[in-house]
Amino acid sequence: VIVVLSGGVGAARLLRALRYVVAPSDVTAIVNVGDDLELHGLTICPDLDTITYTLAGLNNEELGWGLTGETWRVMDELTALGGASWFRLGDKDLATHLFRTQRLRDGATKSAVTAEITARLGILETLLPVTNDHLATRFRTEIGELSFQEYFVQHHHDTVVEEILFEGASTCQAAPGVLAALRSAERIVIAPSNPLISVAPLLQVPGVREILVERRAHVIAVSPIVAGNALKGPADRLLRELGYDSSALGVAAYYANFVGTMIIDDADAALAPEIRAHDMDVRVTTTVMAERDNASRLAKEVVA
Ligand code: FO1
Repeated sequence: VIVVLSGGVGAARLLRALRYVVAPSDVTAIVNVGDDLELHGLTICPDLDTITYTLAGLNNEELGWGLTGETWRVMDELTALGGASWFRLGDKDLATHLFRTQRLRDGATKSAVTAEITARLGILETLLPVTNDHLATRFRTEIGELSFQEYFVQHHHDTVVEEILFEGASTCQAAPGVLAALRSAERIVIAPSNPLISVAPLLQVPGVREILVERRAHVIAVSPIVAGNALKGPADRLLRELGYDSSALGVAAYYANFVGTMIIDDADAALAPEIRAHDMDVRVTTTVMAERDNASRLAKEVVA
């Protein structure tokens, strides 16, 4: 069984690529919930939904989030009423948030609701939110403290970050199945997600980092930085702002205590010797999954 520590888009693409090489029922994704938010009385889980929609073949490839064939009539009415419209919820996407919110109100856990939604959409991979407790990524910035989505969407991740905070980290518990999956996995994969804001919240959950450290030889990470740049989002900028090298080497240094193997892009092949100096194995391949051939080649490297 393969466990994938997952953020949003990069993880969703890797999980989809893994279908070329392993049975989906042998794959478990442990998913970040630090981006989750409450808005209009609804509980919204962007990373869980991005992965769910991608694996169901329903994701909006243009936007990178939300559903394909989306319409925005509710948002238009909400905007006319003067409601919060900076975080856009499509008409179809809203059904997911309505369903989840009602089920949570009925007393179901986030894990249970996730299992219900993925089963309904015919997804055979197991998706586990890392915790069912409150865990929220927040930012101390030059303009004050911001929630994840205020920083990411409202401010277009274009304000200087001084510190990243994980509210609830000390009191949350891993969701059912999370620690057991990490203990028993043949391979633990860290998806090409933002190390500081997508992977770091997972590591905050008591038990997760400890198991990774113990099982370092089985942990493989795909660099989300290629030739110094993030494929998507602010990973490169955040690494620099928080004092890390914005490169596959910087990611390797950040992961060195709990990752035994790094997969880096062909463009970064020259960094391999310095990464090996962190006592890591290095595999070099095309990590950009835009084309089918590249995605399946990367998936093969991940499970090799
Ligand atoms: N990203 C945006 O840039 N603008 C939005 O209005 C927006 C809405 C949204 C609604 C549901 C959802 O699941 C994701 C949404 N995202 C939006 C993406 C999201 O903010 C981030 O990309 C992730 O949280 C980072 O992984």
